[in-house]
Amino acid sequence: MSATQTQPNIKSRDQRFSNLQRTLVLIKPDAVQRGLVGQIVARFEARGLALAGLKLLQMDEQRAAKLYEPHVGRPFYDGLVKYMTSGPIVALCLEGVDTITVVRKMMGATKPAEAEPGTIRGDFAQRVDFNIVHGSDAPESAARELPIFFGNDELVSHDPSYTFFL
Ligand code: RTP
Ligand code: MG
Repeated sequence: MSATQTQPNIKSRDQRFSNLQRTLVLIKPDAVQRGLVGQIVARFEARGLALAGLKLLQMDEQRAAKLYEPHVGRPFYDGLVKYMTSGPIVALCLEGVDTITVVRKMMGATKPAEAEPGTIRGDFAQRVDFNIVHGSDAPESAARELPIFFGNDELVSHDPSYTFFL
């Protein structure tokens, strides 16, 4: 005899996707060098964020200057550009409900010493100048940052079957 299966109370697609957002995540050169790419991508996938774009690249100074334009003049700016251009990075465009906030929470505080265990920085990083991941901090930032890494033809919106339960 088979068990009775009941229909869970699942929200409609429109309700699930009421605040669908895209955000930029960069897996920084230290994380690529340390072989952490798979573990970091796996966390976002497990959380149910959909991959809309993914590429490996090495930034030149021009691209880094574009990305970090809001930080020009800060004491850490030169070191940041040097770090971010020092080796390959992985750029991700993640899509999902409230994705910008969700990703920032999953990343943890900028200073790894202040990042909670369970967050990416809290689990993998020790230093603010090698802090593993970047994530857009607001919808306006995501809108500014995503085109620095992805053309429209490189981004694919899709509805992974697992999002039915998210
Ligand atoms: P991110 O932009 O990388 O997602 O990091 P965030 O928003 O948490 O931090 P933000 O203030 O935007 O700083 C950008 C990156 O600059 C480096 N940083 N170094 N030495 C320092 O005091 C310092 N402060 C910031 C970090 O790599 C930080 O992620
Ligand atoms: Mg930032």
